[in-house]
Amino acid sequence: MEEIYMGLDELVEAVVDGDGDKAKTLTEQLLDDGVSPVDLIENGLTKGLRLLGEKWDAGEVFLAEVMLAVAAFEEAKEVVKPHLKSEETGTLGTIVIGTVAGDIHYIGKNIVATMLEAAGFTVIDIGEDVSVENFCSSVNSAKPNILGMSCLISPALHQMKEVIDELKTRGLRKGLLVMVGGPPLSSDYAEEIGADIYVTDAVEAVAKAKEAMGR
Ligand code: B12
Repeated sequence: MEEIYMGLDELVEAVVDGDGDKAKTLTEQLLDDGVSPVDLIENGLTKGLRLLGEKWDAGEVFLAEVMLAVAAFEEAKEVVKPHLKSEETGTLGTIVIGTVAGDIHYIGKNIVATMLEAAGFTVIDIGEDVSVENFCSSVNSAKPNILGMSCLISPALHQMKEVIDELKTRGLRKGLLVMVGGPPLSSDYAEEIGADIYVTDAVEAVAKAKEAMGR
């Protein structure tokens, strides 16, 4: 057991160091050792990025290091992905997910999308810097059970309310659950703008989405 935790710590380190080859090899090893794919994503890969985020905030790393870590994360995530497959593939409901206009951060959104898909949802990822118009037209055409919106930068936060208001204006809000996430949010803010579900991480996103679908 201790060895597994050490392995996860090493994986966190490999992501922070932006060492894609090491992150991939360690991920394969840990999967072979029986570590669950969800554990690998949450307590290995995502933990690495969070740690890097803290270093970035403290001015301890450069942009190039951030980009290397993101690349290492993505490479290792591809190794985990096939192991995440659920038996309920696509049957739990449909989710449209995107990052709001003015915001190009996609890592957190992608993790949430991957985990929801793995849990058995059909996920339609409409990307980042998504306009109010695109959110609304995607909801109109895909008729999802849940709309997920991500935001990492405070100046773009108001976009979430604009999407929710426009959905109401177009008669698309009824029967749709709106789930929001991202570090500048709070549960109070989510409530204030009229969102239904607020979560802080991908594991919680899966739990709450399942709960909302009565599963
Ligand atoms: C990586 C990064 C970048 C990368 C982005 C790569 C990419 N395309 O995604 C690059 C270098 C390009 C970048 C650019 C910028 N960034 Co930046 N970036 C970060 C950094 C270091 C990490 C973010 C990250 O990926 N975290 C890891 C993921 C896994 O965590 P997460 O996003 O929180 O996601 C989890 C949860 O929040 C939740 N979640 C997230 N979304 C959703 C959605 C749903 C539906 C649900 C249910 C859950 C959920 O689940 C996720 C998984 O557990 C943060 C620092 C930090 N401390 O976070 C700054 C940070 C977010 N960036 C910041 C800024 C300001 C910028 C820039 C404006 C910088 C600039 N001056 O140019 C630009 C953005 C330009 C734009 N228009 O968007 C600020 C935002 C401050 C603020 N509150 O406004 C931060 C906080 C850094 C800082 N302290 O200044 N950035």
